[in-house]
Amino acid sequence: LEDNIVVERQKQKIKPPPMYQVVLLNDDFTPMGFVVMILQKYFRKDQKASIQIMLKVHCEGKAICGVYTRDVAMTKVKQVTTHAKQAGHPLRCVMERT
Ligand code: NFA
Repeated sequence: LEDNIVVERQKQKIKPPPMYQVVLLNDDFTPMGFVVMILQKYFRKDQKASIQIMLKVHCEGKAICGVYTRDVAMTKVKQVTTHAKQAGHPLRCVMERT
């Protein structure tokens, strides 16, 4: 009976955190190789997956790079935006609630 009460309390209390998609947007200027490097460095994608995601952004205008909790997603967006700006590329990275 007490076990059941604990389980019921957990059912109410334990809910998954909101998740956010981190999305890369296409532009006409950022080199493809730079985007592939960004996907490997910040989103831990291998060579094949990085190229696939880069090509999806290039062809369709955007693609999801990963899905994270709010703080992690915000950090990825900031890291990518800062790195691109430092390199002189207009690459945009944004987050969207799932
Ligand atoms: N469209 C860019 C080009 O032709 C490549 C690119 C891919 C840019 C993905 C941004 C995101 N050089």
